[in-house]
Order: sequence, then C-alpha cells, then structure tokens
Amino acid sequence: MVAEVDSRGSHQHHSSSREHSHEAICFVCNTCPEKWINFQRKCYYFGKGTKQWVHARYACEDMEGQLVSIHSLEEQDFLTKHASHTGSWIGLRNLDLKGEFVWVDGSHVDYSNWAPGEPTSRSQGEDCVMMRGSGHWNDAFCDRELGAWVCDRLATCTPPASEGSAESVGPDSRRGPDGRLPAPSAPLHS
Ligand SMILES: [Ca+2]
Repeated sequence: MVAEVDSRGSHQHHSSSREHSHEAICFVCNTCPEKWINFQRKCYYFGKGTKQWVHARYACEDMEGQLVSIHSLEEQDFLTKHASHTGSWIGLRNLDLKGEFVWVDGSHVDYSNWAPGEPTSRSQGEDCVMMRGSGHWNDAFCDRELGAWVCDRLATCTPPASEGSAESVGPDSRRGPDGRLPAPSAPLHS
C-alpha cells in the first residue's frame, strides 16, 4: 500500500472517492511520460544540451518537472548509472549568505554525495550544484555551460488491474450498481 502523500512536500490532493467504506485500493505509482524513466515513485528525464543552471531549471519546468532532488543512496546509484559522464546539473543550489544548499523542489536536504573537498561555495561563490560522471556532487558557477541536466517529477499512480477484470467487465458483468464486484461469498461460476 502506498500512501498518497507527496514526499517532496508539495500539494497533492487526496482523492477519497474510491476508497471510502471498503477495502483499501493499492495504487501503483510507476507511470511516466514518454522519454522519462521510472525509478521507485519518481520519473526522471535526462536532458542533453548545453545550458546554464537556470536554463536547465526552466527546461525541467517546461516539462512539468523540476531539476532533480536526490534523497537516498539508491536514487543516487540509479542516477549515476543513467546520467551523462560529463556532468549534469541537479536541483541543489546555494540560496543565501549562510551557505546552505536547498533543493529547488523544497524537499529536505536529507542526503548528500559531495565529492571530496566539496562544496567550495563559501570561498568561491559557486552556488549551483552539478553531478559529475562519477555521481559525486560539486558546486559550480551557475553560469557554467554544462552539457546535461536531470529533471524529476512524481510518477502517476493508477490502481492495479484486479484479477479477472479484463473479462468480467461488460454489459452483463457481475459488478453491482456501485461498480464493485460482489462479495467473495457470491458464486462466481458463469
Ligand atoms: Ca566546487
């Protein structure tokens, strides 16, 4: 069972119309738009083309995504496998004078994968973060032209196809007036 909660903290309206008063429906959340790759509950787009950080951010937003945020070793490993070997912009940047890095999508910085000696922003004014081919992070100048970037967005959730639904749905299906199959005690032979 997957709770319908957006782990990144943005709004996601909770739909209860299908869940009231009967058994829970387990939604499968792995549907992605074309050209996006699913991993766990998110979809990833590996963009190619020379861009500064802010233009990579816009490119993701144009596709209804965000520059990627990374929250676990598993997610990092997935990205390292798929991302450009020459480095990709990610959604982390240094917003303020305190030197704190924040994710574009507002999620907590609960994982990091800095390269040894990084970040160096405090002394050098590097405020935008890239992922090297090794997967390690480096803060870099935001106007640097990088050849790749990574976007993410939540995967779309769909209820799983119930067993036998493909042949049972029809004009004379056994579904009741509320659209549900009868209780298991009802005879199911045809
Ligand atoms: Ca750096």
